[in-house]
Amino acid sequence: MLNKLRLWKNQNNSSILRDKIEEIKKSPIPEHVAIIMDGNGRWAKKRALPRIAGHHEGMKVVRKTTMLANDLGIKTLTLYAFSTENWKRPKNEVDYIMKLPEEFLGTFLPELIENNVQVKMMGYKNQLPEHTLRAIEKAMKETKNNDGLVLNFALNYGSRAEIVDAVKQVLNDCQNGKLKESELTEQIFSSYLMTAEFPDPDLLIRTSGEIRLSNFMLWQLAYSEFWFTDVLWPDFSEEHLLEAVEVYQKRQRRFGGI
Ligand code: V0D
Repeated sequence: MLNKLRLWKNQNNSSILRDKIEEIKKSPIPEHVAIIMDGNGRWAKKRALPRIAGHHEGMKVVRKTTMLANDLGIKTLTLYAFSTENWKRPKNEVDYIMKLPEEFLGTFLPELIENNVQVKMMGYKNQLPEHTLRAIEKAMKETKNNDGLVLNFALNYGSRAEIVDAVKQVLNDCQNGKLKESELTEQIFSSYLMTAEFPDPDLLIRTSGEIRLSNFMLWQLAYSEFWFTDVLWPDFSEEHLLEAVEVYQKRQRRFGGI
């Protein structure tokens, strides 16, 4: 409750949002929500700003989205922050993006701790700059005993590479006798993926009008509900997340009945 007051104060539409949140919380909330945060560059271009301005604005939206997800009782929020393909972007843009975790955590880590959020990361750590990894690992360490929302950043993540690596580990475990081929099930295979500790996402959100997965959680999204919007990530607001969850709840009601 306190959290909510802090969240919504200074907003003239706060009571409307608060009422809406309470209404939505009466129906089942998706446990795991995954978001492809697309459209930062386009947002900047529309304003004749450099692309990095869009990424910076997008970072602020990560904070708002995290706080609302926590308030709604979502258990895991996975955010696609950087793909294995994103290295192809101009060097200055990549360099800037790699500073965002430090800036984000430098500003918001105390707030995340206060709100019992656990920070996690999935992706290939080796290629990340040391300064980026250091900031994230510090945040993971300082929040590891929290038991509220898991804020999972997909960073230098690619789903096909993740699956191929899982297959290699399975083969390795078969060779060294830890696993028998006949024992391999979908569930066991899942435990070799980077998402081993999380349930599959119930809801996938993608912003910016692209209707594709772009190598994101291909295995894990097999049964998820998808919600796409033309809204660019920096323009994504509390109302949009609430709408996505409402749509999810309506679909659940339709397919849940006999
Ligand atoms: C840029 C929109 C927060 C997507 C959001 C390095 C593109 C802003 C983080 C972050 C990025 C990551 C880990 C962490 C804390 C914060 C972030 C990247 C990009 C890729 F522990 N925003 N953000 N990371 N953008």
